[in-house]
Amino acid sequence: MTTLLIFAVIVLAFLVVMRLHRVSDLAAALRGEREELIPEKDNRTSGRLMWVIGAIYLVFFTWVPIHFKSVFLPPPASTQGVWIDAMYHFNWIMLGIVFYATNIALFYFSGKYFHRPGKKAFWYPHNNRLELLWTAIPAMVLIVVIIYGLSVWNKITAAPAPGTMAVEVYAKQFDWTIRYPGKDKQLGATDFRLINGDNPLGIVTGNSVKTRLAELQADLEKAEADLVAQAEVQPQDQLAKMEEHISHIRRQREGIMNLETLMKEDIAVNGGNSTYLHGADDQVTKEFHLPQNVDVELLIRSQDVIHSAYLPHMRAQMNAVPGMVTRIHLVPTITTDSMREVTNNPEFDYILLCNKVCGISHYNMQMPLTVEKPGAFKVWTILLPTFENRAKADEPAPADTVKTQVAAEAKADSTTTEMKQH
Ligand SMILES: [Cu+2]
Repeated sequence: MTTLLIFAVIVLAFLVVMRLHRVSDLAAALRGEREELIPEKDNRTSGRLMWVIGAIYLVFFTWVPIHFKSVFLPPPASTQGVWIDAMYHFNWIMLGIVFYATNIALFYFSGKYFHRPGKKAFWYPHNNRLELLWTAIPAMVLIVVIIYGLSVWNKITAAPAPGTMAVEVYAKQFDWTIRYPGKDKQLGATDFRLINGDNPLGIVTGNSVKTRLAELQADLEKAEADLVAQAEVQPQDQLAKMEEHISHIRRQREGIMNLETLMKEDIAVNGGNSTYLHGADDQVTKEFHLPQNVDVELLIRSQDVIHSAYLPHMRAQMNAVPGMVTRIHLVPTITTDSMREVTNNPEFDYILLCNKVCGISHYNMQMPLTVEKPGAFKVWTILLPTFENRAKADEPAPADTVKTQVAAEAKADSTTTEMKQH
């Protein structure tokens, strides 16, 4: 209510000023003064006001980033983020120089050269050298900015070294699923036709193909039984629909049988290297962890529409496009715990956000990310159930089995590291 009153007062005050101005114009006309004859004093005041407004304007734009520094992102938490920030600051410095130089000149000269009787503006229509200068300098600055940007982009999108850890980031409306490659360190093949409640990413393994075929077989039998049972009762168009449904299931089943053949052929040709043999130990999870100071490649996929995987603290973002795999590779450098100290916020968590308006719950498509020491990360991944054992993992594992498993894995790991070091 108060706001409304204040607003009304401002509007009324504005109208009053307009009216007064009009009255003074009319009075001047009655006195026989010509409208364009503005006294020098008024022009001088306008000129000085130009300086005052210019100063307020520049002070305001300097104050804003200083005042709101606390809501800016904390320091970059990945190697790639450091490159991005350096480029970003370089761009801001360039912009700042141009902004202050042009605005100071604009307000200073507007205030200085107010109209005085008997003074005429200097007619200066053309100067080739000057035009060349103000075309060439911005062009050169832009070339520098673009080349700098491209070189950073090339560094960020360069293929990672062979053997880099791959982690899948899978988007769908409206959540994220993460897949780790498991013991064999390779992500297995996927196929959208295998997606069901039990296999959200459509991982292809002998078992998942079998399960899906059995499911479709059951669907087919049920649909066929329905058709027979309802043949006498339903009208012709309903029966046609049921028949169409049956042939749809048949086509689906055929597709998966083709996939099975393809898988068998690939295994026969490539043996143990076949991508169809790497899915069983993959670990699908709704939690996102990454190890500190380890190069990771994120393989990004989408099930439905275009999403965008955005890790603001890592300064990393990449579209998730249905039908293709996009990639980001980065080295997280600051653990979640250290970042909590840096930001002085014990609640701090890195976050994976969707940065493409992808539908009604887009705002809520997010997932926390934990960056931890490689040892802790290793223990965490060992405890994740594998794709093949996910059903068993629903039952709580006896505590000592888990402990022995972790110990065995950790031991195996330290032996391999030792071997590498020798
Ligand atoms: Cu999304």
